Amino acid sequence: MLSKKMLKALNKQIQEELYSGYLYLAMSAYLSDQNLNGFATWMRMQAREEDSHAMKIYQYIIEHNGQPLVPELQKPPRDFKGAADIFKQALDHERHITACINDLVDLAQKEKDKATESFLQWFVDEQVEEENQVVEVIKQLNIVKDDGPGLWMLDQEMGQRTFTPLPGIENRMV
Ligand code: OFO
Repeated sequence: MLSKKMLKALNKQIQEELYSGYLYLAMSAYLSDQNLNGFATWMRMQAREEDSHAMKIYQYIIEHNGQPLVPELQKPPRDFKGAADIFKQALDHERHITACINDLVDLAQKEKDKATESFLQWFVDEQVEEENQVVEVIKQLNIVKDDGPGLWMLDQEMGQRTFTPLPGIENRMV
């Protein structure tokens, strides 16, 4: 059984994860418009991952007899200043999400909710991976800078990313 505080905080995290997906989809739309189709695919796959993070929490709440809330989402930005700007913003955003997850763990510990603390460990580990993968892209973008052929090759590589559904988690986006 989730405490009221824990339920509210988990529902807030559903909103954070859905907004992450929304933000990355907006970034993908911009990248497509810039003909950076590989980067756009990468961001779209990231958006799908965020959606499954939200659904993972949604399902956890149901399994613990709570009611997940489907939140209102703020409108994401539509204008960016190129791929380097986008990945810098994505890293800032992931750092914000890591802080949110850490706050949730602190709350679970305060509430002595061992089940939720254990459930959140998956997100703690995921955040390390998510921040690292964005840092890697930023490093590669720093190497190619304004080199057209280099950017083209990196775009091809980024387009190879695929989405692997999380076991047992529904995904709303196709
Ligand atoms: Fe990219 O973060 Fe979800 O959890």
